[in-house]
Amino acid sequence: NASLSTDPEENGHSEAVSEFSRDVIRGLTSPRKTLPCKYLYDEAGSLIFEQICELDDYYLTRTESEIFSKNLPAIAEALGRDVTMIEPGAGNCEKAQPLLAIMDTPRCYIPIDISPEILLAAESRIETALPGLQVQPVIGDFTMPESLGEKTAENKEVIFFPGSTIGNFTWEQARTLLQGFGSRLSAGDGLLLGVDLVKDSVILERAYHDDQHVTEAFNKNLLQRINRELNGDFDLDAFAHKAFYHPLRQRVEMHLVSLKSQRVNIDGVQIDFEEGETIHTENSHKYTLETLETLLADAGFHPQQYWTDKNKHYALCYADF
Ligand code: AVI
Repeated sequence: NASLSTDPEENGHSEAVSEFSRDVIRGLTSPRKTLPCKYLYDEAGSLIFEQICELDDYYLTRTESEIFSKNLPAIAEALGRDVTMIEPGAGNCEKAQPLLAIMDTPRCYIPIDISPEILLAAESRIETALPGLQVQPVIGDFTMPESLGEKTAENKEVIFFPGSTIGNFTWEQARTLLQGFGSRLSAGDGLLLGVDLVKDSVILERAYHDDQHVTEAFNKNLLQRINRELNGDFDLDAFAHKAFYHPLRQRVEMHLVSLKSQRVNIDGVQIDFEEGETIHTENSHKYTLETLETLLADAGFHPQQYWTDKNKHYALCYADF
């Protein structure tokens, strides 16, 4: 194959493109059209997501960081001393750093992320700020349990999973993910988890349907990405952003609604839309302390402590394994 590069990075890239293409075609040819939410985060999407985190309407990021700053010493105490902290999907590691700085002699920090650039920049920043802490970045997809590796030392380990990322997994996926986390741990290890709580649907819907249309841009960027990377011809103006709270499923669902009957071509495949038909692009599950406890128990974790904000909009939970 003359077009196959000998550069492994380029082949990795084309593998990623064909996985993207396969997932997109599969999702858009199924009876209820869907697209996996992980594809929202290309470079453009990640930048738009950073803007979402700054929005007044999007209370999640702000509330979680308030809970951290108010309770940092108590959280550090719950984690204990001589701990190895593992952070799946760590990104720029900005949430872990203040915690590592205040913990009693943390032994090692293992951030896991698919983006090597962001991870390696964070590694050198943390090593400079916290000399003596071993940082062992892992480049990988944290939804694959093997990316967590195996425990090699006897000291306590804590998995740090903030940001309400667990909310973007269905109940079954979340249980499987947490069980995967548990496969690295032994009795007495722990999990520090950030979850968004069930609340008034007006507040929830505003967070995912902001006045400034940033979430709309985030959602529609997925169509733009398909146009860019898979030679698609989506007309972005012919789709509308829709986000609503589903009280029975206790989740905000994000969709793109076709505003007319239309045909879209992607990679030579024709996809037909009826007027009003939607592409389901994301779920964001909201928990109560009870549903959270059930999820944790199903994966072998026992909640020890919760920290919340004054409105009880968001919670951090420390659980033992
Ligand atoms: C990353 N994740 C926790 C966000 C959430 O709230 O579910 C993603 C997001 N989607 C729309 N706005 C934010």
